[in-house]
Amino acid sequence: MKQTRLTIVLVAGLTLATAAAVPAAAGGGKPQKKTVKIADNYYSPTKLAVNKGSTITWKWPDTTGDTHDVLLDKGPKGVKKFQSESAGSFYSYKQKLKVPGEYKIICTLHEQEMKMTIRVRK
Ligand SMILES: [Cu+2]
Repeated sequence: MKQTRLTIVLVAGLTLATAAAVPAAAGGGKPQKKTVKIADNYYSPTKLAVNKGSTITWKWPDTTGDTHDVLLDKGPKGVKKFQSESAGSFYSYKQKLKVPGEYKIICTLHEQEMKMTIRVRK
């Protein structure tokens, strides 16, 4: 009788441990697609949090404006820097962010005021 009870407690404990481990092992959500608007002189939004593997598209306006670009100023370890062309309008630039961490983006023509941060979840 005593042995049976011990077994039940043990099994219940194991089940709990397994259930708790599943969400962590499954990791983050699905890759997303997000658009960042380019304006004079700012990105919109300036802060983004996305799942790993998401694609970010920076979209320039369809009207003539100031010239801007997109440069990865600082990214997670091992991520190569990327930079778009400089453009004023009718342009877009895409990047797939595969490595979790923080990506600091700046416009090299307005680096004091035009910046944004993207956080890629694990
Ligand atoms: Cu700019």
